[in-house]
Amino acid sequence: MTSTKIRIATIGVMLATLCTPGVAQETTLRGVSCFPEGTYYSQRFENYIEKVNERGEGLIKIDYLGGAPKVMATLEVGKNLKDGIVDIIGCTLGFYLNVVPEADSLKMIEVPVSELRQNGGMALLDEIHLEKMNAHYLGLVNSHAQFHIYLTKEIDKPDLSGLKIRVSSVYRKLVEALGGTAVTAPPSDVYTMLERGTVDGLGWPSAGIFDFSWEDVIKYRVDPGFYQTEINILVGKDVWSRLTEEQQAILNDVMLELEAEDAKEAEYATEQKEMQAEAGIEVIEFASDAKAVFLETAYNAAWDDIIEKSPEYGPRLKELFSK
Ligand code: 173
Repeated sequence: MTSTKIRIATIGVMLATLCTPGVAQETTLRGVSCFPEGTYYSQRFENYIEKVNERGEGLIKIDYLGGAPKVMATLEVGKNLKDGIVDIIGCTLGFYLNVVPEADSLKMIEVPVSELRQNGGMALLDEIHLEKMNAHYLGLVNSHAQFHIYLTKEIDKPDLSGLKIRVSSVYRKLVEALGGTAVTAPPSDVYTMLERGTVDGLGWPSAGIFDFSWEDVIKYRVDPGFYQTEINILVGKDVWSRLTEEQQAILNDVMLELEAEDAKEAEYATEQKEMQAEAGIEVIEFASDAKAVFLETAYNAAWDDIIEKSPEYGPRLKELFSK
C-alpha cells in the first residue's frame, strides 16, 4: 500500500470506531482518598466510587488506587490531582491547603449545602478550585458534624498553654489563639505521638477516632464542638473536559445523591460520642461564658486568617457561608 492509502485506511478505522453506535469508549479515572482505605473519612468517597462504577458501567469507571499514606503522602494528594497524576480525589481541606488556601473556609460553612448550590457558593468554590488546583469542585460530603479537641491531660478553661496539640490546618489558628503549640501531623502518625507524649492531644471530628485506636490513649474530649467537617470530591479539569456530557452527568448525579443523604452524619456523630463515653473518654465542658469565649476565638481566628490569606475571595466566602 502507498502511504496515502495507509493513511486513508487508518482514518477509516478511526472513523468506524468513533461512529459505530454502542462502542463508546469506557473512560477510567484514577481515584485516591486522603485518608487510609476503609476508615470512616474514606467511606463516603468509596461509596461514591461504587455508585459511579455501577451507574457508569461501560461508560465511566473509577479505579480506586486506595488511600493515603499507603498510595501517596497525605499532604501530596491535592498536588498530585493538580499535576494530573491522579484524576479524582476525596479529601478534606486541611490536607490540600498548600494548593488552595481558600479551602480553609469550607470548615466555616453554616448553611445547608443545598443552599450553596442556590446562592452561588458552590459556583465560587468551583471557580477557586479551577484556578488554583486545575480541578472541578463536584461537592462535599460528611458535613453536619463538628470538630473537637481531644486531650490526654485535663484542662478547666479554654487555655492550652504548655500543651502541644496535633493539628491539621483546620485547628492551627484556634490552638495558637488558646496559647497551645500546634504540631502538624497526618492521622497515621498520631497514635505514636500521643503514646510517647510528643503531643498532649489532637484536633479531630466526633467520628472516626476508633479507626486509629486513639481511644486507648485519649482521656478527654473538649466540648463544645466547633466548625463543621467535610470531605470534598474533586476531579481534574483536563480529564473532566474530555468526558462526554453523559459521563459528566453520572459524576454530578451521584454527587447530589450522596449530598442528599448527608444529614445522617449528625446522628452518626452522636453515636460515636456515646461510644467514646463507653470507652472511658471523659467530656470537659466549659461553663457558659468560657464556652462563648472558646467558640468566638475559634470562629474569629479562622475567618481572620482566611481573609488575610485571601483578601480576594475570603470576604465573599464569609458572606455566602455564614448564617
Ligand atoms: O484532623 C484532621 O486531620 C482533619 O482535618 C479532618 C478533617 C475532616 C475529617 C477528618 C479529619
